Amino acid sequence: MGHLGALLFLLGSLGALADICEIPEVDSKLVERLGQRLLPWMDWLSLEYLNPSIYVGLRLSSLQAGAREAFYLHILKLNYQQSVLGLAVNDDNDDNSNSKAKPSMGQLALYLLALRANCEFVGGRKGDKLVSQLKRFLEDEKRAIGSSHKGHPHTSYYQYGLGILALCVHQKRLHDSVVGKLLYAVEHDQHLHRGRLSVDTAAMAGLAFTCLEHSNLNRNQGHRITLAIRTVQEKILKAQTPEGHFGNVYSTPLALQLLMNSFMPGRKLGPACLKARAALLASMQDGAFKNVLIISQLLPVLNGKSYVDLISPDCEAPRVLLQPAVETPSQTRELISVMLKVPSVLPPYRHPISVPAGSSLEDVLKKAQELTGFTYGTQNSLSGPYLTSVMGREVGEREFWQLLQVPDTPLLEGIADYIPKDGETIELRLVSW
Ligand code: B12
Repeated sequence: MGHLGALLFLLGSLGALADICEIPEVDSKLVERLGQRLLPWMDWLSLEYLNPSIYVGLRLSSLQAGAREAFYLHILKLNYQQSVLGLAVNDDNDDNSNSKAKPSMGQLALYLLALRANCEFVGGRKGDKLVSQLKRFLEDEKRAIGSSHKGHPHTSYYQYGLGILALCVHQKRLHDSVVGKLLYAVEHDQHLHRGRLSVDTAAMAGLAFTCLEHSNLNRNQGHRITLAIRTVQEKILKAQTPEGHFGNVYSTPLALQLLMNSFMPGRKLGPACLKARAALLASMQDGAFKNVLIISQLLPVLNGKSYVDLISPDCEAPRVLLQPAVETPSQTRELISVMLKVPSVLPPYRHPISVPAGSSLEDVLKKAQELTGFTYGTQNSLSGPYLTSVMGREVGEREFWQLLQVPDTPLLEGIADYIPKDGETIELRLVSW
């Protein structure tokens, strides 16, 4: 090849690089620091705190937790199998005594992803029950959406996508009509999330479709599936913020799982993904990633992997053993004042609350409960404590207690992770979604 040929070849390769979404490696110390945050959670072994997403995230990352990891999967199996077999019994007599232990559709799906992350296929009598249960969940949701697509899933399109993805990585076939509901939702995106696209939901749908496409499942709908992948990719790219995040900082990991290694004819993905990587790095350095669920969605990205890789995971890939972080004891801190406000109850609630600097919003709520007659309730979830009631007002169907910074900025973190600043006013607002 002459000089000109070599130059053209180089330019061609650079051009191709610009077309593909690639995430170059990031500093391994930063990645390790994220991984260390997962370790303490792997010691919480009751069903309420078990989090299959942690296991999936770790297995798709460049890190490992040694014997702890195998033990965690063992406990996941014991708990999930037991509760799902329990579910099958409860189906007949509608006995609610075990209701706390029942995993939701999305949790069951994440458990199936965890099995695949260990290179296992669900099988046997117990495995078949898990698959049937997940299929039944999806059928119920399909019915809730309805033939005219006017209804809503009981859970969310996010969990619907997760359910399809989990069955797909296990090569389990779903009826076209089940996949069709998610296709329709993407094709008419106002159905996805409060009338506008949630990047997380779109990304999860895209991951499910990508899996179906790679696995050659639901071939009759092949063309629609390919178009839907393109639609969600375009929407995610359009949702890129000036700093580089897709949607917000916490939806960027799933968005990148979808975009990574993909190629869109006529679209240069490279620069958009490099910008997102830079934004993620800045957020990592700022300590924005505290939540274990989000960390479990981010770690695969930092290792160039996505949930779609669970179609054929590489269980032999070398991974670095994580060492527990050394805790630095916190010093005595000055007091700050946070205004807590709940206008949507009668009489409206509004009180300044004094807490040590660095306290979480949950600490503020606890203090308010202790001192001012404020009351609240939470339910544990894979993302942490979810606020379900305030001043005795429980959420109804498709309602939630939204956390806002006054006047009108929804918080990007939950009550356990958000750290209010001195003088800040936090509003809890009952809204429909
Ligand atoms: C659907 C969804 C919602 C729905 C949940 C209702 C429903 N029936 O599904 C609605 C719209 C109500 C919602 C509310 C909120 N959400 Co939301 N939500 C999601 C989404 C898209 C999927 C969650 C899911 O189904 N997971 C799968 C199942 C299997 O896991 P699960 O634990 O069983 O699911 C439950 C919890 O996730 C819980 N939940 C939903 N959001 C949040 C947020 C927090 C902080 C907690 C503790 C729990 C929680 O609802 C799920 C259904 O019961 C995620 C996206 C993601 N990347 O995870 C964002 C996500 C988890 N939510 C987020 C946020 C910030 C919130 C709010 C705090 C927003 C606000 N300012 O008020 C509130 C929660 C406030 C509260 N009351 O505590 C962030 C969390 C970021 C972080 N740092 O951890 C995410 C990642 C979205 C994002 N990119 O910003 N959410």
